[in-house]
Amino acid sequence: MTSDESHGQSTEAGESTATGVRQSTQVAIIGAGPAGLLLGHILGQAGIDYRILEARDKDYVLGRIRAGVLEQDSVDLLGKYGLDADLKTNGLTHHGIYLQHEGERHHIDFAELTGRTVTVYGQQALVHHLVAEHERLGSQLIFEATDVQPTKIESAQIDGERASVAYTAPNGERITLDCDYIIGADGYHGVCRRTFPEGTLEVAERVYDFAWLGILADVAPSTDDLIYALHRDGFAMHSMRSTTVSRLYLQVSPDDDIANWSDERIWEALQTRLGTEGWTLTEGPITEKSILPMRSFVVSTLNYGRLYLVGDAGHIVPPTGAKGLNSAIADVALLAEALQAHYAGDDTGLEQYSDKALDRQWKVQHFSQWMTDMLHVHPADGSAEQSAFDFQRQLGQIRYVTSSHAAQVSLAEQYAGLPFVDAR
Ligand code: RFL
Ligand code: PHB
Repeated sequence: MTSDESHGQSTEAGESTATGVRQSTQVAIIGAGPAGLLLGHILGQAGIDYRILEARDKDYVLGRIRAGVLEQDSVDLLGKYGLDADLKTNGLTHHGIYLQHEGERHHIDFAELTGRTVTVYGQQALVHHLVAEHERLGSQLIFEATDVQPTKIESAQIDGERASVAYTAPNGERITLDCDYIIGADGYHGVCRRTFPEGTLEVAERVYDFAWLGILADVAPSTDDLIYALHRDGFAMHSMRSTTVSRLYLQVSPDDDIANWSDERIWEALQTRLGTEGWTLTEGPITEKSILPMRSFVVSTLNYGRLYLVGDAGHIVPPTGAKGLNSAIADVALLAEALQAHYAGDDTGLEQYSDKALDRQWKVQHFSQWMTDMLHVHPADGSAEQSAFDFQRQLGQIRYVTSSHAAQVSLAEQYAGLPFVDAR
C-alpha cells in the first residue's frame, strides 16, 4: 500500500450491544502526539489497520509548542515514509551547536566531527503535517475520545483472545474496540502505563530542582547554530523555529510563576546570560511564554501482554539534550517494524521490543542528564560551598569538552543521535 491510499480503516459500523457499540481494528493507538500519529502512518503504509484515539480536541493538539530539534535518523525516517514534504521546505539543517561559559563561546561542529547534522524543525510543525496527512488519507484519527480504557491486555497469554479499548466517542457513544495490540502513545500523563498489573512495572525517576522558562519571539534568530550557555545566574539557550521566529529558554526555579516574568525582565536575563563581546541578541515581541518543569523518568518494561508503550508514556528526559521527541520516534521505528514482522509471521521483534528500546533509552538518559548537569546552576540545597564547588567543576567540564577532540566527538555522536535500533 502506498502513502497515497486511504488507511486506518477499522470497521466503523460495528455491532450494537447493551453496553454500546463493538468495533474492531488490528492496532489501537492511544494518543495523537508525534509518536501515535507517526506510528499510524507507518502501519497504514504497511496495510495494517489502526485507529488513533486522542483525548484532547484538534486545536489543542495542534497548539502545543514543545520540541525543536530532530536527529538525522528521525529526519531520514520521516523521509523514508514520505512524511517530510514540509520538513524539507521549512526545516533548518544545523551543523553543530555553541557551548558557552563565562561569555566564551565555542562551536562544536557535528558535521566535521561525525559527518552528521541535526534539523531544527518544531514539533508543532511536525504534528500539523502528520495530522494533515491523516486527514488527507481519511485515517481513523478520533479527537475528543474520552474515558479511554485499555482492557484484556493480558489476553496475549490466552490463545485466540484479543485485547480491547473502551472509549466514549465525541457523539457520546461508548465504543468497545477489539484489537490485536494496544499502543500506549499517550505521553507522561496517559492512562496506558497505569493499566499494567501491579508489580509488573517499576519506575526509575529523578526530579530536578530547576525548570525552564521558554519563549517564542517574532524576531530573526541572532545566531546561526543553537547556543547552550552556563552563566552564574543560570542556564540560557537560544534556539529558533524559522528565519523569523526565535525560541529561547532560561533556567528558573520550578516554583516560580510566569507572572513574575515581564517581557522586559526576560530579555534582560537573556542579554545577561547569553551575552558575549561583539555579539548582539536582537529582541522582539514575545508571542508565548511558559514555565516547564523537568524530570528524568524510565519504566522497567515497555510491554505487558498486548500492550506496548512508546515515547513519553515510557520515558521522559530533561530537554537539554533535545532527546524526547527523537526517543519517541526511535521507539516508533522499532515497534512499527516489529508489528509488521508479526503480521508476516515473526514475533521476535515484539518479544525484544522493550529490551532493545530501553537499552537505547538508558544511553539517551545518560546523555540528557550529563548535558543538564553540565549547563545548569545547581541551587544551594546543601550549602553555598557545595554550589560554588559545583559551578567551578562544571566550568572545568565545559573547558574540557571545548578543548578535547575526543570529548567533542562523543558529544556530537550523541547529540546528532545514536543509531536507531533494528527490530530484527
Ligand atoms: P505527547 O506529545 O505527550 O503525546 C501524547 C498524546 O496522548 C494524549 N493522551 C491521551 N489520549 C487518549 N486518552 C488518554 N487517556 C490520554 N492521555 C494523554 C495527549 O493529549 C497527547 O496528545 O507524547 P509523545 O507522542 O510520546 O511525544 C513525546 C514528545 O512530545 C516529547 O518527548 C518532546 O516534546 C520532548 N522535548 C524535546 N524532544 C526532542 O526530541 N527535542 C527537543 O528539542 C525537545 N524539546 C521537549 C523540548 C519538551 C519540552 N517540554 C514541554 C517538556 C522542549 C520542551 C520545552
Ligand atoms: C527547542 O528549539 O525547543 C529546543 C532545542 C534544543 C533543546 C531543547 C529545545 O535542547
